[in-house]
Amino acid sequence: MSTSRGSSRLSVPVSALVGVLAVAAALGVGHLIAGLLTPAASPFLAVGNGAIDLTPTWLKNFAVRSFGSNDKFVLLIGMGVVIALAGVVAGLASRRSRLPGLALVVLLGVVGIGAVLVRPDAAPLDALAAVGALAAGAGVFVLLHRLAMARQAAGPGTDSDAGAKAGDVSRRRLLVSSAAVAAGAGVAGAAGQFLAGRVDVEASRAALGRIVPDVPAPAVPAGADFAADGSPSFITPNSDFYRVDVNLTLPQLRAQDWRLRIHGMVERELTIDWAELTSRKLVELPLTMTCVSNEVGGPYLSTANFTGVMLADLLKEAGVRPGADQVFTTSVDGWTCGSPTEAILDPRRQAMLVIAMNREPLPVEHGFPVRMVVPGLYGFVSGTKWITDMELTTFGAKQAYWLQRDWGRRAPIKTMSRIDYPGSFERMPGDRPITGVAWAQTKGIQQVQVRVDGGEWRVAELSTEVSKDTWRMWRLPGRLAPGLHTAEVRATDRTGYTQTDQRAMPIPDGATGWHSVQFTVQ
Ligand SMILES: Nc1nc2c(c(=O)[nH]1)N[C@H]1C(S)=C(S)[C@@H](COP(=O)(O)O)O[C@H]1N2
Ligand SMILES: [Mo]
Repeated sequence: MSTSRGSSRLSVPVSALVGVLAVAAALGVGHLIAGLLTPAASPFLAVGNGAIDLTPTWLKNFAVRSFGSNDKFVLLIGMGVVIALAGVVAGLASRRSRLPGLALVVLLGVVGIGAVLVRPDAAPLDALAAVGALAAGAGVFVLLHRLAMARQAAGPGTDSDAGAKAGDVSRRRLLVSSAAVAAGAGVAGAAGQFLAGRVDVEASRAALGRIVPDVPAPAVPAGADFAADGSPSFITPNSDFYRVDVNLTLPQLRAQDWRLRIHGMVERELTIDWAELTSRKLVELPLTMTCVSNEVGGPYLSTANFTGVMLADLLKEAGVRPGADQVFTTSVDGWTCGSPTEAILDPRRQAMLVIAMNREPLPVEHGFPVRMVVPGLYGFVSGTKWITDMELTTFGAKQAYWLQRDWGRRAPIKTMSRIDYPGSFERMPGDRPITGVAWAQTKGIQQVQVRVDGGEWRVAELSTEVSKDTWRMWRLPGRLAPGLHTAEVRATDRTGYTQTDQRAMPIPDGATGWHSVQFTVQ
């Protein structure tokens, strides 16, 4: 550092600090203004959402595979690091003159404004947060850069007492201002985060109380699971239900503000609101939902009693025109989904507009106030959460979000099975059963077979069947010798199809292959 003393060049750490603090101020102020106006218009989150949309599919798949439901958290951390590095670069570019760094800070601000405005549900006013962020970032950069230069000029390289004193003063000024900016950015960001959570969607949810269906699902029979042996419980508690979506922030849509427009290739366009939807016959059905990105043995599989309105009835009222082979649905934040009309109108399938899970209003992360579910289809072609628009169209005319990203168009859920106990490399007593789940929505599970160490396939005991649209647990009692073992499982559905051992990747339309687990018997 001594080489730069008294020179007109800022030291590396000081210039880097100026840059980092400028971007921190920008992010904090942007997050605060967004918290006051529209939380999702936070430039930080908008850039994150933009990054999700631009991420190549292979990387997205890698992220979901490696980080699971933490993928969004990892993304935010990663973004924080990248943005901080951009700040460092801006600072270093301005060791002599403030212009290059300032230009970079402004450029970052413009990227933020762009990211906010390309959101599908963006309103012009939403740019305010990003514009504020740009102003704060540029202002802080100019201020701190000037103070740093002043300190540099008056640096302790001068011999005179006066010079040393001036150096002390300017040094203190820079320190105090930097600390103030750092603290201010932190407080602003935290305040924005707090304000973002204040939207009254939880109050709207709580006001609904328990949702009692007109046609309840039958009680879950005894013997519907082998939870005591390590299978999942038949009904997944709402808090444990798997979650998959592309949202960094959850849409905040109150029941009283919800509307669904059904339009396109229909005889009569319909718009229904919450009161109208809930005045209809509310039917409760148990259903196992599955994500196409689930790996063999993966966790994206859960079951709930869903309460809602039969979608086929609504579409009959609207009158679907011939040729409309796609039901194209959009959520309030612009995510889109294409489902085959044929599946939605199929009376055996019971596609629903859902308002409750296990008698509770939909949790916000599962689509409050209204989502769609279609038995037998993977979530990405059927499970639109926060649904607000339904257009009858053709597959030729419109491509939904994941179809644009190389995932399949037709995506019926594949017959699959999983070993839940023992877990991979778990140690187990030799007299405990091996247990797990199998699923083949719309078809039903006929049989599950298990083999240990490549031996004979043995037929497992099955749990009481609740419906063809829900998972079925299996259990294989036995006694295994101490040591290392491998178990494999395969299911046969009621059409007679047995799972293939051929491994396929989840993309484009669901993984295949037998799940196998290595474990040790004590
Ligand atoms: N609005 C919206 N709906 C969505 C998604 C999404 O990203 N956005 N993801 C879909 C996918 S891929 C799946 S598997 C299901 C998951 O529903 P869950 O999170 O309630 O389990 O929601 C579907 N609905
Ligand atoms: Mo999914």
